[in-house]
Amino acid sequence: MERLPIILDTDPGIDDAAAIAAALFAPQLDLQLMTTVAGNVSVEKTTRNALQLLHFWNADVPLAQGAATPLLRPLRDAAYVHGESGMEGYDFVGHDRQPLAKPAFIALRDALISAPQPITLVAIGPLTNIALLLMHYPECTFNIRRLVIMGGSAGRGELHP
Ligand SMILES: [Ca+2]
Repeated sequence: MERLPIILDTDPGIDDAAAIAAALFAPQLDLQLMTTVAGNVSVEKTTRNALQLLHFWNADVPLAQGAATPLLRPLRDAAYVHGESGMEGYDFVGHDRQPLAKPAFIALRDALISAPQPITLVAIGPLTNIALLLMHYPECTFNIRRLVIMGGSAGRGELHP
């Protein structure tokens, strides 16, 4: 089976932890990069949670930390839903994993321009990293196969004011 190359942009969060598991273990998918963004909780926490999850599943996927705030408004997190850490109730073991030494939108550009075939971008957090990528490197769009989004709402949905 040919595996679909994907990049996952995420803000874990317990719900995103389930999506990360699917991205790692679905035999149809080839997860090449993860990027984090502030959303459910701060980007430091979503990055820590994402690294913890990669360690927990013994997955060797590079991860880059992304935007700490939205572009046009202050951050309003959802710690009231996900708990202070974003993964409340889970205790992970220690590890020494670190994010890449470049921000997410640069890592996204590098992955896209060097990819031998177009990559599907799966964005399941706020779209700030994707916006930065497209603002700064619109030439990368040629190598985005699809943009799959779970975010935004036409009514009730992701954001409860
Ligand atoms: Ca999410």
